[in-house]
Amino acid sequence: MAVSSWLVGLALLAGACGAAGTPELEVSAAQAAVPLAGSSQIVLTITNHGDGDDALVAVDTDAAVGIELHETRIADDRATMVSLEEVELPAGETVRFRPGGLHLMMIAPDDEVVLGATFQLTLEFDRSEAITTTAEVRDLLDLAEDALDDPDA
Ligand SMILES: [Cu+2]
Repeated sequence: MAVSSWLVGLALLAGACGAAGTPELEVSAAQAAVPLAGSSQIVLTITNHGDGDDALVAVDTDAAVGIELHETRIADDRATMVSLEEVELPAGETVRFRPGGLHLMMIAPDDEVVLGATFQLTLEFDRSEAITTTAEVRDLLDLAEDALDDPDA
């Protein structure tokens, strides 16, 4: 009885999406490319299972000087990288960071960021509590290949 009324409550809540609801975020394990020319791209997926919107506002790590939120945009056949203030995480949606699109860019990774190493990333959000995940360092070509093999991954 208690369970079924809880389900009814959930169904009612699901109708009220957006800023009024509660975001419920799930962050995947991350993969970072072997650093190239003083930076490294990070591949990561964030799913908002909740009924309220949220936004990724910052990413921190001890393994680099900083991490920026970037998006690759194509204009006049040229790819340029744009730095973003925040990335929206709408209720019920999955946002993927990967080479060629939205990505996290680690600036000046330290000497310990080498193939096979792992380090911690902490993601900060507009509304939810911060979440820490582990990143593994992989070859950039492997990361790019995975993204191309499975455009939805
Ligand atoms: Cu970038």
